[in-house]
Amino acid sequence: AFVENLINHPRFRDASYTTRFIDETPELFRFEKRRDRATKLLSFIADVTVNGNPEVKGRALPTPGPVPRVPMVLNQEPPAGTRQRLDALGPKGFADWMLAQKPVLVTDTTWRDAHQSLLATRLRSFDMLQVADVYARNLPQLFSLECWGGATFDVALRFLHECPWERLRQMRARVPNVLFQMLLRGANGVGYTVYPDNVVKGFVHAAAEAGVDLFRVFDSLNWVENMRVSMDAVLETGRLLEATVCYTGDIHDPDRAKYDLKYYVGMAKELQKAGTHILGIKDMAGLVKPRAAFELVRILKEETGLPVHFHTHDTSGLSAASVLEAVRAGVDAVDAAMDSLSGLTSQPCLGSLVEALRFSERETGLDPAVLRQVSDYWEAVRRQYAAFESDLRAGASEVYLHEMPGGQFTNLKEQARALGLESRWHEVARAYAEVNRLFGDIVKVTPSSKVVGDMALYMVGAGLTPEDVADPARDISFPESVVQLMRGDLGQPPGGFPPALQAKVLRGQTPFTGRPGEGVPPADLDALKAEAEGKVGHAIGADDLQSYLMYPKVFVDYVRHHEENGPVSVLPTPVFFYGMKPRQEVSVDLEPGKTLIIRCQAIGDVDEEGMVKVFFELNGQPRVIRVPDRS
Ligand code: 3PY
Ligand code: ZN
Repeated sequence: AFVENLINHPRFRDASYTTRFIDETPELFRFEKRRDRATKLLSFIADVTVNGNPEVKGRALPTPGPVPRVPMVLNQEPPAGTRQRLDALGPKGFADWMLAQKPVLVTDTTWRDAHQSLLATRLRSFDMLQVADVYARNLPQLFSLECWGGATFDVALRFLHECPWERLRQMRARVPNVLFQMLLRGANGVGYTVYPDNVVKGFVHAAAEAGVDLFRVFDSLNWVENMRVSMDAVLETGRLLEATVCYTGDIHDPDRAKYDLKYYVGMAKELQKAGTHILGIKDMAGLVKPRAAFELVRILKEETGLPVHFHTHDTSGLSAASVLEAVRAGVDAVDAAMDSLSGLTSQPCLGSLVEALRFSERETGLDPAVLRQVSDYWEAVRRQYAAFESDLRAGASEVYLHEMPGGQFTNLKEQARALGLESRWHEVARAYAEVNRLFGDIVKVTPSSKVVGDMALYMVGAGLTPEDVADPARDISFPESVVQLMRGDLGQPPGGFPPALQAKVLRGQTPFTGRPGEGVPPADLDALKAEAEGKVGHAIGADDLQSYLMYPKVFVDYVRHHEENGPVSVLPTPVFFYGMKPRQEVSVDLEPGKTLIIRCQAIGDVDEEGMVKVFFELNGQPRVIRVPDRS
């Protein structure tokens, strides 16, 4: 086994080892029994069956309901869609085509923002892939599928133990005809920090190669300088750039004059100069009120002549009104989520918007009956994720107070719960608003929103008022993320940070006012690849390197989990979260043409060594797996 580990080691194979190789490479001495994928999966299922999946420990159980039924496909082959149009016209021609459309173009966010905002981003590839053929064949009129980026990248690797690149590639193979859209946090990639320019650039190219057609790019402080590297990279790929203004405040509130119509027009013009094909309005918290939607869309279209794509959240309960006003003002494309994953902190209800526009000159061309079937599928799927539901039941005008992004809301609630502050949620919400004011009224979206959330939790936990925080005589140990923000690590907000608070937070450190990426040396990609390979003990591919560059530790943990438990993404969701029951049988597609029929026969009692035997049949052959009882 040692020899096998040695000769397979990447540093041995490419002869980059030194005499210290054996000392420096402890994994050479890890003699794992090589187990096949089926055995690994059986062991994983046995362990979850006996001990539970830590990801759902202590959380609500699914309520009984119908099993998800994948609708019948209506067409043998996927009809041509927006993707073929992009290929034929190129990005600039495509933008002109958008401008010429009478129908409102509709993006479905179900595969990304809807579950990020309702289910803590936990939707698994399995449930998306099941219905992907149906999207391609029954819904080719969709403008785009928002299906990647934002928090999905991190959560897929960290909690779902699946590869985001594989998800993208597999979905792409099934949906060849509708644009795939991703959310990119500019210089922050799909992470929470600034990455070297060459990493951001490489990531964009890799995403385009793996199947992303439309890149929605934003900056968490609306600082265009911080978006340029990623925008330029998108332009190089020949795919669509949708550079985005993030909306905050209220254009009609005289007390929030910093973010008035003129401000958004100014930023939009900068994005236009930077070469964007489409202009995004990213209303991540759902603060664009109906009247503002009309005025914003009208003026942005007038002043830039670009197609405008409107994204909002329904936290207030008013988002559909805002979308309809945006439509009245001539918006080109809008985001919505399939009915059963819409509303509250998610996007407005797709089916109802389609109905509202039906028989009007801007009707969408989407068939309500087809949408209902797809929504029914998601309704049944959603039950399986009951563990991740928030207890938000109703629209909340409180959003105009705290201005939390829909995608952060449930996350911050979780963090508050972990700190024992769950019963004080409304205080957290108020503190969030106070922190925003202390920070000088900034745009709050990942990662700046996380900093505001960290500080709000800190204040509530420590019983601090804004006056305490600002008081020069009072010593405060600010969270590290606040120090980084005030130092300029995420960039500059319009008007800069309030100098007094900044000085207090930084305790003599000099803030940085340049573009954060400017001071970061380019990553040495070869060295980092070798480093990653050293950590996982084998060669890694191009996708894996991109994951490592974004999330080094999370990636290495993902590989370990994968090696230990096999490709768990192929397991049906109830099995992944809850294991199997005696006499239950499932079929698992390891890959096309390789199906495992797994039957759980019985679960034994705990023996004197604290082990439990789980009796399976794998493709008809009996298999017994022993797992330690940790339940
Ligand atoms: C993200 O960056 O994940 C967001 O959803 C921002 O709204
Ligand atoms: Zn959003």
